[in-house]
Amino acid sequence: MLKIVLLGAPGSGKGTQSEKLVAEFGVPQISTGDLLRSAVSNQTELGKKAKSAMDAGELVSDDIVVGMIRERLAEDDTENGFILDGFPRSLDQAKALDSLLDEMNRPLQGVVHIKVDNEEIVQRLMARGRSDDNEETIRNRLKVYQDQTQPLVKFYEDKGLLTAVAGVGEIDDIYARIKAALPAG
Ligand code: B4P
Repeated sequence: MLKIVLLGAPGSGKGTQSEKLVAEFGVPQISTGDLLRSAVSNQTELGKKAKSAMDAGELVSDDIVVGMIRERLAEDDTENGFILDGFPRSLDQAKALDSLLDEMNRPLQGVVHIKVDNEEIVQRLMARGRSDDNEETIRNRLKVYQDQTQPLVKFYEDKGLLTAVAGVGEIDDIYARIKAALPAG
């Protein structure tokens, strides 16, 4: 059973580390970024609404993202847990997640904050080269992170749920730190 959030700036390695957790713990990774990109490429109504925000490095509206998470958490494969990657990204999203998990009687076990400095992030994302990985959009994503997502550090600290790990170095070394930071049970 693992019910956690991976918190971190864009490019901090949330997706990379989630894949390793999925392989070891057998619980699904729920990435709002992946869900949104799939909606965009399938040209669904939701995808059409999300595209311009994503291209600009802004957050997609809470209504859309929270609705997506509600549906995804209702699927059977989340019974033994989940890794939330890229959600929540704002205080309103975090509060919505709390109510959702309360309703389902599945409290969050912990939040792992992967810390990486901005210059390293810009370098990593420029090297990845996804369509939203150009310098202007990356700088905006970092600003949005600072303004809207960073407050979640205190929010989860106050609940006693947060552990920070250094996100720079070899991927396997970071993974070992994350495993050491996982909540018991
Ligand atoms: P995401 O898909 O979440 O994009 P991200 O934060 O850039 O990805 P991630 O952090 O997982 O990247 P990773 O470190 O794995 O979001 C994209 C957009 O979707 C957002 O801008 C927003 O518009 C929208 N969105 C998503 N969720 C939302 C929400 N909840 N609310 C509103 N809008 C939302 O990888 C980065 C690169 O670093 C990779 O190339 C990887 O190989 C490399 N890397 C990883 N670890 C490394 C290491 N240790 N050393 C060197 N390189 C490393």
